[in-house]
Amino acid sequence: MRCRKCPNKAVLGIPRHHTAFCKRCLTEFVNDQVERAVAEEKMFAKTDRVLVAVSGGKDSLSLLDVLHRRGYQTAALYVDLGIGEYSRQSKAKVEQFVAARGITLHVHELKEEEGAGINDLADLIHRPTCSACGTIKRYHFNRTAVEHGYDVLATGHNLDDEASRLLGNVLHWQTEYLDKQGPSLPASVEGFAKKVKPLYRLAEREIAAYAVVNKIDYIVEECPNAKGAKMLLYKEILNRLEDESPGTKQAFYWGFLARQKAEAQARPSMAESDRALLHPCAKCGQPTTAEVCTYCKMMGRMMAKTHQRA
Ligand code: Q46
Ligand code: ZN
Repeated sequence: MRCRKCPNKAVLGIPRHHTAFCKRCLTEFVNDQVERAVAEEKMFAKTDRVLVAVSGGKDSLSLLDVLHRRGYQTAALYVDLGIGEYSRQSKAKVEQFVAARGITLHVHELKEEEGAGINDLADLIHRPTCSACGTIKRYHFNRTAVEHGYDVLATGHNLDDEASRLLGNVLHWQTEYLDKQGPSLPASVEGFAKKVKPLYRLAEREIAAYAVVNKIDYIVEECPNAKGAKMLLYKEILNRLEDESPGTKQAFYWGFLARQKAEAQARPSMAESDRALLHPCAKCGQPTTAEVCTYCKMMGRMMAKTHQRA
């Protein structure tokens, strides 16, 4: 198979674009798609300070790699969930990556700050691990971005992540989540960082190929808690559809975004009504719609349990 842009040997076929690329042209393609995402969704400019949340996996490290090489002002945030060998290895990958490039790294240690790793913490408060994890990560992503004065927080979510999340939300008619599924969420109120997903135009396998071609040393294993997760099932199903008719994922997610944009123009934005409901959490001061934010409620429950046990 030949590259469609130059005479070199192709390393990856991209059926949804009826094309195939060699190493160099694939790298160019990934860069172009990131730049298009950043420009079309008005994510950030070269003068903005961008905090990239990294897990040590291919997506977040590739995103940091692309943005750093293109001259964006980047720093990284790693939340250490305290999941044994998996966390130890992923943290080491992140540390190597940023050290080689001179990128600032913020680390948040759950075991130190929250007093337990994510598995023990979720057990203690009787919440599904991934749901507790999501709350904690979102909280610290936002908090670190705001406290250190970053203009925007970027995550490595790709087209597969967003399409499978959309499928999950639609299957359960969780319409309240749909408004938050765009690739660029503005900083709606003071204390809320702007959040962006510059990889939303790229499929997981395209980013994996980028990481391999550009010799990014990432952790290949998934988080052990991801086993059996519904999201993985949705991804598998979408991959089967994609095999049969290339472009399905893109049409599903991008089609949703186009409709959402058209609708937003026709009605007062959700951000407006959100803004009216948000105020500072009574405990930590971060924006919330309740009196105390979900994170602080979780921590409160955890403290109570620890006292009971002592
Ligand atoms: S890190 Fe956290 Fe994921 Fe691991 S515990 Fe679940 S949510 S699977 S993205
Ligand atoms: Zn709070």
